[in-house]
Order: sequence, then C-alpha cells, then structure tokens
Amino acid sequence: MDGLDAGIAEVRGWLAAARGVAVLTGAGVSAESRIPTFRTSPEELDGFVDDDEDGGAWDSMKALWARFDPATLATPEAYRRDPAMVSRWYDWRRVMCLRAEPNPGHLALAALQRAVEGRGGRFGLITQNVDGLHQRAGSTGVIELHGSIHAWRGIESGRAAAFGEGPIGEYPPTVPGSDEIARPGVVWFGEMLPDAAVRSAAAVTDEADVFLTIGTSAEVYPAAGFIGRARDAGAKTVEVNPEATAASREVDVVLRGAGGEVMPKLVSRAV
Ligand code: BV8
Repeated sequence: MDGLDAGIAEVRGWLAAARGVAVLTGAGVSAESRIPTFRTSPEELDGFVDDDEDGGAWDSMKALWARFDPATLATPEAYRRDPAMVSRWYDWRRVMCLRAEPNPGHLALAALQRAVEGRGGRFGLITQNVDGLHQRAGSTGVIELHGSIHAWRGIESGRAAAFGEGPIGEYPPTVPGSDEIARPGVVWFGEMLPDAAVRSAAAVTDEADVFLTIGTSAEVYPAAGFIGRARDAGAKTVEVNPEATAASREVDVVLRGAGGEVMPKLVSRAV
C-alpha cells in the first residue's frame, strides 16, 4: 500500500468514528468540473472552456485573465473603476458555473454528509467557492463564506436581481425593472465576510473531530484560518490537494491527490 492509500485508510477510520465532521473547500474541488481556479494560468485556460461555447466571449475573457490577476478583479475598486468589464467577467464565470456539472469530489462530500448525519453525527461544509456546485451535488446547509456568483443584487438597495441561464448581455447589468446597477453577490477582497456564515463556520469547526481541507491554497483569510482553528480545537486535520499549500505543514495527514480521485475513496461504502 503506497503512502496515499495508507493515508486514505487512516482517514477513513477517523471518519467512521467521528461524531462531528467539518470540511473547508476551495476552488480546487471545482477544477475537475472545468471551472478554472484563481491560480489557473492563461495557458491552462484552454483546457477549461471550449471556444465555440462562448462565441467569442471566451477570447475576450481569456485576454482578461491573462492581463489581470483574478484577485485584482475581485475587488470593489475594480468594480467602481470599470463596472462594465468586471460585470462581464463575472457574468462569463456565472454562465460557466451554470454549464458545469458537479464532479465525483462534490458528490462524495454529499455522500459523506448523508453518512455522518445518518448515524446522528454533525456535518458542516464550509466553502470559499461561489459556483453553487456543492448544492447541486446534494450537499445541504452549505456555508458560503464568499457568497454566490448566482446571487446578484442592486448596489444601493441590495434588492435581489435574478438573471437567466445565458449571458445577461447588458454590462453593468441593472436590477430587472429598474435602472439600478447590480453587482455579483460575492465577497470581494477588502470586504467583510457575512457574519452569519463566519459564525456557522466557527461553530461546525469547533465541533469537529475531523476537519478536511480540500482544494484550497489556504492563502485567503479569514477562510484559511479555520484550519488552524480546527487543529486548536482538537480536531484531526486532513488536507486533500495535488500540491503543497500554506497549510500542508500544519495538518495531521496530507492526502496528495485530486479531490475527485481521493474523496470517493475516502467515502466509498459510506463510512
Ligand atoms: C476580509 C469571491 C476584513 C470573489 C474571494 C488576514 C485576516 C483577514 C483578512 C486578510 C488577512 N490577510 C489579508 C487579508 C485580506 C484578504 C486576503 O486574504 N488576502 C490574501 C490574498 C492574502 N482577505 C479579504 O479581503 C477577505 N475580507 O478579511 O475583510 C478585512 C479587509 C481588509 C483588510 C483586512 C481585513 C475577503 C476574501 C474573499 C475574497 N473573495 N472569492 C470571486 O470568486 O471572484 S477569494 C477567491 O480566491 C476564492 O473564493 C478563494 O477563496 C480564493 C482562491 O483561493 P482557493 O479557493 O484556495 O483557490 P486557489 O486558486 O488559490 O487554489 C486552488 C487550489 O486547488 C490549489 O491549492 C490547487 O493545488 C488545488 N487544486 C487544483 N486542482 C485540484 C486541487 N485540489 C483538489 N483537487 C483538484 N483537482
């Protein structure tokens, strides 16, 4: 049995005995659903979205990705500076998320929740992702620390603005029935995280016997801080990631592999 298999066997034992399980996910769990992460390079982008699907929007967005570090677009300043460009970028991502499908990693996490809760345990899924794929995979009570790319709202009134499955087509978009500019319901860099989400994340973390961190570089705070919080609360901590991260040295076990490959092995024959 190689190191990864041995690690999976050990963590499976922990999960089977756990009363409380908490999970923190990042963009890496959606990479296998062909949604680029913030670290996906422009060269890698071609593998993520087919050109013809986007009828040319793809090229302009790819140029945007090449020209700007996504983190510099994910700010209130960028939206104030160029609402048309930034809202087009978010709408392109929104449509990409709608077209994406949950992958085996998402599905395994939903199965893990059913297994833990089915035996009376407590389960919490904390995500940094804004794509909604955990919910579409069947996870419930998902804690969206960074909001949702599907929940646009008026920049003054906060009124919800619902858009269809295709590109909005007007940038910046307005709240339907009004001329109020709408913004994506995500948390930008420099913005506070939703209080309720942070409190829920802290609660499930403090109750966890096992804390899994999957597909995150563990570099964005305060989200990444939940890994150390879990460890300090006495949880066994596990990282699932094909690459080393800022948290690799602080967790108990590193499962060096893709979420879509490792998670089904962790959860097969429901723990
Ligand atoms: C805030 C929504 C108060 C938008 C995002 C200390 C404390 C508090 C704040 C800070 C602090 N230090 C710095 C800050 C400020 C800042 C921050 O953390 N900056 C970083 C760059 C250092 N934090 C904030 O501004 C937060 N607000 O704290 O308010 C405040 C304000 C100002 C100053 C102080 C305090 C708000 C942060 C939220 C930003 N919004 N998303 C959008 O999506 O457009 S963040 C966004 O980027 C994502 O949500 C995600 O969180 C982050 C990217 O991180 P990851 O998800 O980890 O993805 P990444 O691309 O980095 O890595 C992918 C990983 O997947 C890799 O490890 C890769 O190996 C792995 N992978 C790849 N394939 C697979 C895989 N894993 C598994 N399987 C695979 N197949």
